[in-house]
Amino acid sequence: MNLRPAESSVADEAAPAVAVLAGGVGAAKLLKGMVRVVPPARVTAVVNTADDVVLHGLHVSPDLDTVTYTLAEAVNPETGWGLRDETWQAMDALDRYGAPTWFRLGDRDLGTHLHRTGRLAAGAGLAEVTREVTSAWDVEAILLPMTEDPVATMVTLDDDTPDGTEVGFQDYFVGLRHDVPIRSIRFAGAQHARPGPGVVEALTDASTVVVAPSNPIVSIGPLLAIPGMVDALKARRSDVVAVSPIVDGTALKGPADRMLRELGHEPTVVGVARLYREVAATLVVDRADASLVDAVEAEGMACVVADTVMTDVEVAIDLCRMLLATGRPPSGGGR
Ligand code: FO1
Repeated sequence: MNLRPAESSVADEAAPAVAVLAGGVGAAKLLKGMVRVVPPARVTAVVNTADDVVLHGLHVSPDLDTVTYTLAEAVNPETGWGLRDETWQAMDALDRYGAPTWFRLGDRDLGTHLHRTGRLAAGAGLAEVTREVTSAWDVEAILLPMTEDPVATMVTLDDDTPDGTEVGFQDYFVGLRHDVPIRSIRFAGAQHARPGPGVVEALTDASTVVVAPSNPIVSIGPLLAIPGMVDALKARRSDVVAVSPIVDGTALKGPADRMLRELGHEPTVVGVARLYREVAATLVVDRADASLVDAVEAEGMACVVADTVMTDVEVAIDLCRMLLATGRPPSGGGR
């Protein structure tokens, strides 16, 4: 079931278009609210693909799938990724063969990876396959991969080797449970990647561009590393609103606070402002960070305080209403 206020209608075409820069779980929660506030077909999520990984010969796109399953009300509510009511027989079978099973792919989820891998091998682009997947899940929002070119987040661990050992993102995030110090991050391939089909147009045409409360380094960072993305956002800076994923110095999910610290950034909303001020005019921070509003504004961003911890869809809806009001030009105009 796709959560939406009403069936799409011709009037929807006049509704403002919204673009959301998205990683995984945090972005998915925000998007669930956004499609209740704006007709879903007017919501475009530009989704990180630098976490993508090939396992057992299958192309897995965790962030695209997390957003799809969440909007389809099919996500596993305990983990925030994967499908609810999953079974794990394929993993048990792989275990029997001694194959690696540290990255858990449920039986139903495997269907998505089988379809994606087969279609990519047959020559379809990732954007086209993503349309097929979202359509099959009755998701009306538009999900665009940030690029169709190969981009991979690589993490250099701060271990006792002279240069640090470099591992793929999922090896760090899942394999090592992001429980080891890191020295640096790079987005392999990003410098030669092009924005995916429709991405620049979505950013240009939206009345508001929202940066979801995703990890600024490894979820939003890859999007910004693709040539042309920063320029497209800078051209719209006054309409770009970012939501801080750091609340009271802590990441709500995942290692964003720790990564910020280890990579030399301040693990607070002020550190987030320094990462986004070039591309976004406004930073939304949680009430817990109200005392840091002046410090954020000193970094050159307007700062708005709101409830950002999306414990349920109602909080997400209120947050999205506020984001759209914030991103709307004072004249009441818009695209
Ligand atoms: N995260 C885990 O912590 N452990 C897993 O075994 C795991 C499997 C998995 C399978 C499919 C999928 O779409 C996501 C999965 N994730 C898993 C989540 C994923 O590693 C991360 O949440 C994202 O890459 C970060 O946004």
